[in-house]
Amino acid sequence: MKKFLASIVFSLILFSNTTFANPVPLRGVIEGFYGKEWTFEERADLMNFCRLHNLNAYVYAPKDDPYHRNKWRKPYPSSQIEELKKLVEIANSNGVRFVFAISPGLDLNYSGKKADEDLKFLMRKIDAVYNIGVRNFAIFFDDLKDKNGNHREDGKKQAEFLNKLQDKLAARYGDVEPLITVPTEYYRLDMVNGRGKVKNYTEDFAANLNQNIIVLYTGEGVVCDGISEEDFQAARKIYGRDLGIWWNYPVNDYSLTAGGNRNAKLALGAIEKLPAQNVQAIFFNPMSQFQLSKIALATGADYANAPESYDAEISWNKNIEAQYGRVADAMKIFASHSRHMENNWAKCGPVDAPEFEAAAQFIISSARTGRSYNPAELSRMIDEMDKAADILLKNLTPQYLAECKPQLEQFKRIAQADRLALKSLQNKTLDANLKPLRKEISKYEKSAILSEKAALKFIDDTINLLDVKKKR
Ligand code: LOG
Repeated sequence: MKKFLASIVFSLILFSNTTFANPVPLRGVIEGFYGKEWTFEERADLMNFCRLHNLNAYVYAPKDDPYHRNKWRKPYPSSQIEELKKLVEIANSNGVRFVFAISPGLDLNYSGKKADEDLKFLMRKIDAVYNIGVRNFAIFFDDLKDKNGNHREDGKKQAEFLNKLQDKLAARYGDVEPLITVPTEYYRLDMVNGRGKVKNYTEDFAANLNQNIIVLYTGEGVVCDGISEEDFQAARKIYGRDLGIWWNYPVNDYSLTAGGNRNAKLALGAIEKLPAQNVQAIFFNPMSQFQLSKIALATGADYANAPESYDAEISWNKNIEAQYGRVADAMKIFASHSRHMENNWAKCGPVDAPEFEAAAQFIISSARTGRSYNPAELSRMIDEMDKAADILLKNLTPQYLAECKPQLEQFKRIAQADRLALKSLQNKTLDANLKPLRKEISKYEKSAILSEKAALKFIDDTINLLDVKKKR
């Protein structure tokens, strides 16, 4: 008996060791999206959020800050330096490393006199932020391809440039952390050619880069459906070193319809499908919609703090409850219809409203084949959607509402159209109001997209099935 108890205690200890898995050493948020930057207040709020969720780094890399990319040589105007200084102080007091990033790749010179000058420009820029307390720096070389998807970067020259900068920083300052970088070929499928051979650029970059410099990559693609342990292993093998991840969720800067804005779909799902081991750093690239990014970011923090025991679903529910209090149930319903990001080159995030999709598909196929079905479950879900939209429109604070009003209103329209669709199926005739409402929904898709394969699809499937005019 004693032995038996001892073995139980022993396995409990073992088990608890695996549940308290090692956190990813460097974990946080990278403000690295295109489009409207976060405000000072939002960034300050993020530092507090990071402390609460045990995230220890924030990377400042907004693509549309001209001084970060297009005009990287230019020093910040003093008013902006003042603001950055305050932010760095807030970051420090929250235990968050402020990583200052520059993306000089658009026109950086790598050789000759011009290269020396450029290194000076870069040092001048870095000195200015060092003087306001920054000790972590990043140099990014992403998105340097032309229209045809080609780039002219030389991996060896880039690596040597970074090594030189790293040495210079170490010589000038004793207390600067190793550089962080993103190569020009920053997703795995871009690092190899059609036959799986590592391309020259990546081979040269990896072979020449100082081992201390942290390399981030985005997975198999730019925005991809997770990174499996094997995918990760394959990328690490190419680089012959540990790697960090620049994770493109919940970023939605690519979510645009023709003529629309770039943030039409909100990514409100959990972080999922990331490797449990050997991740050197993880940075989540968020949405321009700051408050609404916090659902995914909080789940990302749970992942980064215990990758081996992370459960996306549990984390998602827990964090929505913590963030939304008495409107959490309504938020869960809305968010479940707005999690999956997909277009012809991107795919990431949990499937939208899988229960709705399954119930709707069953009803559509039943109606098509003349089988009987029970509409109660779908009908209940539609009512819930409608109610959730009302609750959120009424109760969210102005700050939150400003980030999702078009999507909530669209959600309500979709719920109403779903109801008309279900009614049409039961009556076996298209309700006269359904097509006009679908047109209305299309009109708003420039600024609000959600549930494309679930609640929205149910409307279209119904119209396709019952529209007699279309069939003729
Ligand atoms: C950019 C990033 C952008 C993201 C999603 C990286 C390394 N760079 O395609 O700034 O927010 O995709 O659109 C990117 O991901 N390039």
